[in-house]
Amino acid sequence: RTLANWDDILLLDDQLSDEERAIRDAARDYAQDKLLPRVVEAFRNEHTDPAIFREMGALGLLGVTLPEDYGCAGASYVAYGLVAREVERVDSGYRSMMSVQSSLVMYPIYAFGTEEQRRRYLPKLASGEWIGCFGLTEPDAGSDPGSMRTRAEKIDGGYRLTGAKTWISNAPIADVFVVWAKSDSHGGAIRGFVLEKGATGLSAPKIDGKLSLRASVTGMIQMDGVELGEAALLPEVQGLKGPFSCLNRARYGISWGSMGAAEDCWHRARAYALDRTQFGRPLAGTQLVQKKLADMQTEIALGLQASLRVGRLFDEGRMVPEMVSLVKRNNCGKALDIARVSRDIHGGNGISEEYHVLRHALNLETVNTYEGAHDVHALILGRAQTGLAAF
Ligand code: TGC
Ligand code: FAD
Repeated sequence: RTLANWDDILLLDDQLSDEERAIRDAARDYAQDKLLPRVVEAFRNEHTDPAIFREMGALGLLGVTLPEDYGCAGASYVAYGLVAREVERVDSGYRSMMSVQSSLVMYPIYAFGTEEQRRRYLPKLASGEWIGCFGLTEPDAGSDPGSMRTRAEKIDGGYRLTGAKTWISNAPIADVFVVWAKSDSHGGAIRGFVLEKGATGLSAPKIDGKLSLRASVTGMIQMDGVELGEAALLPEVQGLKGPFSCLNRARYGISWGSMGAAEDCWHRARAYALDRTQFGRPLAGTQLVQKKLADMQTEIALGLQASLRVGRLFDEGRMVPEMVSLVKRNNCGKALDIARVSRDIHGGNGISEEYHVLRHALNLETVNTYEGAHDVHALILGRAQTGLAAF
């Protein structure tokens, strides 16, 4: 027999609220109707369409967990994960654009900003009128952001920022830059600052030549003595827990998003294998291919259940970062494996843009590395169970 719910074998759909299903459906319709038709060309030409932010904003998909007072949807973390899954089902780059805006720019302004900062930035970021980026990584500080060199020096009435951030999603098209720097006047503690496009000494050149995430623009943030007023400081947090609190949310979203990409690869592999005949029978009628499809189904069903559990714990206020490391690491690694196997099932056609699966695999190479590389999350989990930091 063919199971009707082969693609949702653990009935995840039943575990969602009506509101979560409605948000999921809106995100799915948008992603399939508006993003899928443009992704092949965007990836081929390394083109990022800024209109996507406004389109997502109009549907309430940006900063979805933040309160309605600031133009957001006030929805659950599970809803946020479902949006990430639907967007990344089309392309990890599009999910990247959404999750940087939501978790890495809007969240810190909401959680660590003043009421004035919230009112100035959040409604425009929620509508997609303004685009945000998040600068933590530096040329010599990737997995170890505590070794960053960017400095905030105290000046009369504010701060002067000097340093360089690299591999920053959205930076070349950003209006708002959340940047983390060591602040001399706070004893060298890491503090967050909000910069605006056009500030003297601020530039954001594009990084060319990426073979991954080509639909999402990436750049540097160069700060050559950028002078900012006091109002640019995010006053409510200091230390690495500032940026890491944002990363907890983005990493959690990525755990869902990567499963969306994996589902697309699995569904395409199944359809292709049913259609393609060799040696007088469909590829799907061979034992080796069925085992591969069963492995994909298993990892995806388990990965989604784990993300759903972490999402519910987030909504109950019981999330601890190690839970997020577990699902981010597992789901990204499994999604990358699934994309590679799907490419293999597609044979030679699998390398063509028309079949989408190699694009997913190339994207997932980045997804497995950013927001804490796969092995770095293993070390976070290793530390949590041994008490020994092995970084
Ligand atoms: P460590 O000593 O562990 O901690 C320093 C302070 O931070 C606190 N903390 C956290 N707080 C909240 N959430 C977390 N997940 C936290 N992890 C740590 C910790 O309690 C401590 O606080 P306090 O008050 O005692 O000072 O710091 P460490 O330097 O030893 O960290 C090691 C490690 C490996 C865990 C960390 O550096 C790490 O996670 N590295 C990975 C770096 C990373 O993920 N970078 C991401 C850059 S952004 C990005 O990639 C965006 S891509 C987006 C897209 O396009 O989708
Ligand atoms: P490294 O830290 O040099 O790591 C290289 C390898 O060494 C990895 O495999 C890692 O697992 C391993 N490694 C590192 N330390 C250890 C250790 N102690 N033990 C064992 N193995 C170790 N950053 C931002 O701040 N904002 C963004 O918006 C952003 N967007 C990005 C978009 C793209 C397309 C890419 C590619 C990256 C982006 N990043 C962003 C940066 C990203 O977070 C970093 O690339 C990532 O954190 C890894 O840092 P790194 O590249 O310096 O690698």
